[in-house]
Amino acid sequence: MEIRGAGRIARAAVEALRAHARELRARDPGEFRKGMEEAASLLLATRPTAVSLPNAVHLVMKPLEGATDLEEARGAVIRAADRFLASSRGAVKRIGEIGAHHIAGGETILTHCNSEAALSCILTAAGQGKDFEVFATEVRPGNQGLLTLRALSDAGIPTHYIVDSAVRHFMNRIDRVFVGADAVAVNGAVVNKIGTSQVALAAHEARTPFIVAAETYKFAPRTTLGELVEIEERAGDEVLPPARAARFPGVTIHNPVFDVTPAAYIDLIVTEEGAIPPSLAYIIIREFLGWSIEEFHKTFQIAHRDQG
Ligand code: RUB
Repeated sequence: MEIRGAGRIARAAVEALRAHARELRARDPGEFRKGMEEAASLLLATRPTAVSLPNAVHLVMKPLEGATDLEEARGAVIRAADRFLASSRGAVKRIGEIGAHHIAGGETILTHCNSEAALSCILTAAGQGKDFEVFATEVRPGNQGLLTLRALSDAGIPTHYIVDSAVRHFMNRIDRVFVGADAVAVNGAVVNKIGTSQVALAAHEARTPFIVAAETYKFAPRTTLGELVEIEERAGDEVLPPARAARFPGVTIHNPVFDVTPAAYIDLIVTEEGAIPPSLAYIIIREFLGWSIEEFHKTFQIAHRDQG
């Protein structure tokens, strides 16, 4: 939780792999590959929900397949990491430019959690001189809303701060909702910070457009094979401190930190390749992630073999 947000998580993992590739001592490409795979598994185990993490690790590790020369393999991994980092930053910028078209002066926007992709849309629109207000939620229990407040306040955008449960109360004042994504499934469902699906439900009821900002590497290839995106469940003491929880014996505290918003409640997903309806998620997986169906199968088999 030191690094938050699916894009930053992916970039941090890629930076770690690049640093490891630079320093790893190995006698041959096989040993190098083994050392890199150990690092990759460690990184993959840090957060289970953000699909950007396995997608980014996959892209960086791909050049190791069939590598026959040690220094060539090292260089290829470093170059793949550099490419990912540059394209990730470029994607967030491009999403901001595309998403800003959907914000008009005089509007009121609502955002939930702290998404650099969603904020990129909001900040780009503000940078274009559009005058609008933003409602930002608190985001229990992690308080990521405070990070969003910092960004909005620094940009001088008039901002309202509300508790998560006040979303429906204010929804009729909201013209558009912008959120980010940790994962987008092949059926267009979006996995994002817990509470996002309630925000989407309230937006749907009020006929308020609900827009997701997500780089193409947030789309989950393995969902094409029926694999579900794992929802991270964190310790209950983030919800209720242990001393207070001890006063309620027999009570179980649940702390899922992400939830799933069905495609039916999503109007648009803004990617760096353009804005799409959620029903086109499969196209993004096929065309822009560059994973062949054979690769899906291979990774699927490895993941299941590793689970025993
Ligand atoms: C962060 C979160 C963000 C998405 C998208 O959760 O749910 O909305 O990751 O963010 P956490 P971004 O704080 O638990 O990581 O657009 O920055 O990738």
